[in-house]
Amino acid sequence: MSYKIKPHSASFKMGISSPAQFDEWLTAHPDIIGISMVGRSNVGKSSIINSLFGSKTARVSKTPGRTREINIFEFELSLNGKKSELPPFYLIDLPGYGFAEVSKDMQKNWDELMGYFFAHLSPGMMLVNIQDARHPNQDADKQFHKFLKNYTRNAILLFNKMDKLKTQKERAVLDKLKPSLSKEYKWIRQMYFASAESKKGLPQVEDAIIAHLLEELEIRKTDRVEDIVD
Ligand SMILES: Nc1nc2c(ncn2[C@@H]2O[C@H](COP(=O)(O)OP(=O)(O)OP(=O)(O)O)[C@@H](O)[C@H]2O)c(=O)[nH]1
Ligand SMILES: [Mg+2]
Repeated sequence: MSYKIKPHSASFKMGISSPAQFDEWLTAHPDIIGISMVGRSNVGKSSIINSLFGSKTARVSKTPGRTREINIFEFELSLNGKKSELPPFYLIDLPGYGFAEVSKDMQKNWDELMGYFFAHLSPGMMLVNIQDARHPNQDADKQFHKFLKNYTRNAILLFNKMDKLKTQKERAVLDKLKPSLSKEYKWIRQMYFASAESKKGLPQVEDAIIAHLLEELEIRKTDRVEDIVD
């Protein structure tokens, strides 16, 4: 049995810009299963989404900091190329963090919105933290992981733009960082190295996403049996 992300099945549902709006949405959608993407501005979150879910799912921008809202999509998995019986899953594109030119007000908005988001989101949502392979673990990334400490959750780390690492030396810098990063970011399950442009490394990321979705569905099933026994 082979599940895949059903190409072009992701449909945009809603853009959210305030905790109150998110609260309302969550009340109508409790216990969701899916993934959310987060990273510094311009690391290629939207590009990764388009490569995984089908082009034109998310807006790719030349100007950093374009995604300011929480963008919610629904998507499906296919089974052996056919429609699967599984329920729809959720994909959330989060506003980028650490945009250097961002005003104090915008930073405050991000803190409030994301604080609310992570505090209330279903544990069935895996976090995909995207970083730029050329500039890994920047101050903004460190700050984000510090912020995340308050909200332990299932997460993976994805280094994008690997196509831009041309020399062995550049790749070695990233390799060298791996052990210390796994120690520093304890909640990171796995690290992936990919390129939205060349699509290299993305099948592994897709497998990780699917494994997470199926695992969460299994957890729901066991919970239901326990409910009945109780
Ligand atoms: N070479 C290369 N360029 C990429 C890759 N992924 C994204 N880019 C480029 O990086 C720029 C930013 O990409 P986006 O996908 O808009 O980045 P984002 O993280 O969604 O940015 P914001 O929404 O503004 O925070 C665009 O010019 C992309 O074409 C990649 O894997 N390789
Ligand atoms: Mg974006």
